[in-house]
Amino acid sequence: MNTPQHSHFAEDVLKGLTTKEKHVSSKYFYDDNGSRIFMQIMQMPEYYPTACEFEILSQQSGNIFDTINFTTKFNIVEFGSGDGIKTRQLLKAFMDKKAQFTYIPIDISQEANDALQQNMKTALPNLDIQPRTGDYFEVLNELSAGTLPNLFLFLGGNIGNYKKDEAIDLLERFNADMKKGDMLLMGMDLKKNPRIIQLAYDDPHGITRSFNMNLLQRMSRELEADILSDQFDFYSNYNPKNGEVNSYLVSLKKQSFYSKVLDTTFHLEKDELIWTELSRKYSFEEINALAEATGFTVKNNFLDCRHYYTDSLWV
Ligand code: AVI
Repeated sequence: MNTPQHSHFAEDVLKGLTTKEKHVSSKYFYDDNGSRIFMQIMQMPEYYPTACEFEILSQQSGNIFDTINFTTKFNIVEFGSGDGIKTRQLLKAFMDKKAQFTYIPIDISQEANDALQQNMKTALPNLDIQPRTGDYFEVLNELSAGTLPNLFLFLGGNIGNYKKDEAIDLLERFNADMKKGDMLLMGMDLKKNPRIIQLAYDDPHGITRSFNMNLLQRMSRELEADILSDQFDFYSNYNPKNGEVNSYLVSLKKQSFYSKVLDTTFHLEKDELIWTELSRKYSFEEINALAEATGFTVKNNFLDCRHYYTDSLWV
């Protein structure tokens, strides 16, 4: 008998919704609609990380360049570059300093890379940009074999979306593929007044709610599932003790739905949770410990004026 070939999404939903603690990863938030909703999140006043990182890169990139102190030509390699508006601030400041570099954004989507290249070329016509489409580590491996020093960018606080062991694993892999002298600039959200964090992840406009509910719409569409979205709620909670924001979909009644693609019926109890996202917040001690555990040293933390967020420079 032939076993059907399913997408990663289908496989992960099957696994995640048939275990005791149900889970669908936040990496599946970002279909076309989800990416649009995320843009709206980044524009909300409650979601401070974007504004903080924009401020840091607008005001301190000259300082970042002086701290990096690369004296030869180098590469700026960005993992998961998005729309590039924040990165553009850094690139512009580096160009103003007459730095000689090639900007290499890496994205799995060719379309995202094309759009980014177009935008960057319009804003910074003299920028040497060489986008790469594909897996982070394939590109990383290739670059570490070259002679030029690299500054790696992992911005936006994305590291906070990885579980602790996964974050360690990812950073160890980065480290293994970096050569002596290469540096990593990583956006990390800091622990702060819990109300500020809570509001950023449970906003009064309901945008973060739609961001999570979109997962149900994606499942309905791509897995051909008869999910009734209005039978679910969204719940998000920040725990200042462990620095974790955890987000969930909540089943409002005992219910079942059937996916044609997976040929499976899924069952949910009333009030049962589907965990969707972890968003970790860090103290400086935790940042140092994470760097140390993965073979790095923290060279400097570049903070916004409210000290909500850091772009942490690691060697
Ligand atoms: C992409 N990532 C860093 C965002 C975060 O803050 O964890 C995703 C997000 N989830 C809800 N709001 C924003």
